[in-house]
Amino acid sequence: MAQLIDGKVLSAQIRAEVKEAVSKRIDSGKRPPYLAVVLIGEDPASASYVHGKAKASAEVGIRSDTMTYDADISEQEVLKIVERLNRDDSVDGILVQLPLPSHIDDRKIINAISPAKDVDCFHPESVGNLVIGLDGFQPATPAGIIEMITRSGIETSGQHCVIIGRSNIVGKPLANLMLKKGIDATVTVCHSRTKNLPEIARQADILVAAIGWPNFVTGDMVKEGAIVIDVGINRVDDASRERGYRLVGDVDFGAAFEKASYITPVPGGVGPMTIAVLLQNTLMAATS
Ligand code: BQF
Repeated sequence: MAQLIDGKVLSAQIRAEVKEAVSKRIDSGKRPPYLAVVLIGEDPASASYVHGKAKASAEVGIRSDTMTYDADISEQEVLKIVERLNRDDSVDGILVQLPLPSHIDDRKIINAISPAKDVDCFHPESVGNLVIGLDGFQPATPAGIIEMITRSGIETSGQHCVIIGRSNIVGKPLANLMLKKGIDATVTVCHSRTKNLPEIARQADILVAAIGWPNFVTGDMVKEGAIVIDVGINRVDDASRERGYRLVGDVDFGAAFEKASYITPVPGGVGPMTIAVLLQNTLMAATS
């Protein structure tokens, strides 16, 4: 039987720390940190994420502005918006909500964001600093996972961390954070072409599921006593819910719960931690 790692509780701790630091900053006569959010199109999930980010910002005293544009805005227009925000000294952090409509190249937009304002830590310069192990912005979901583990008093040094999923947003940056001095895990990254994936997963002391496939991780893939981190946010139809769907992770929670020592829920697990790290990054953007 596992112990639950509560992302709502741990993210509230981080948000309280950010709120305290913002309040000290304002007491010292400085303006509040300012996050500019760019939302393109009407994807309901994206709109809901952006809403959550704005609300969490307001609660800790970070000023934020969500700028919304029609899905048919041109790539050139988006680049102009980013460049204007880069030049605006009142803007500390710039967040362009992903995914973008298919006629806009994500990479072109991300590369246009000033690294000094790159609170998502997606710019190649930010990613390079992460890989080298330099201080700077932290990728929100991976850093949120590290915070969950370390704030729960879980030892990472020498532990075998198996990450399922090789995305630029979760799998790859998380591998780098797990390898960082002070965390010191041994890391394996699995993906859709990995042979014997269940066998490798079973070797994990810390198993991270970031695939985007409900119930991909079954009970037989979890070693007895393993720590299971579920990054999945999947909408599955559920007529009994008001919205017509419910959120589930990438892990068969019931089966994994029986074998794991610690496990994260969905919702209320990694998701709220992601938002908390975004707030930390925005404060950092204003401070430096
Ligand atoms: C929770 C995201 C896929 C693609 C683009 C809290 C969030 C989610 C869940 C959230 C995500 C996922 C975000 C919960 C931001 C995480 O209570 O379980 C918060 O807002 N997220 C995003 O901005 O873009 C995504 C997932």
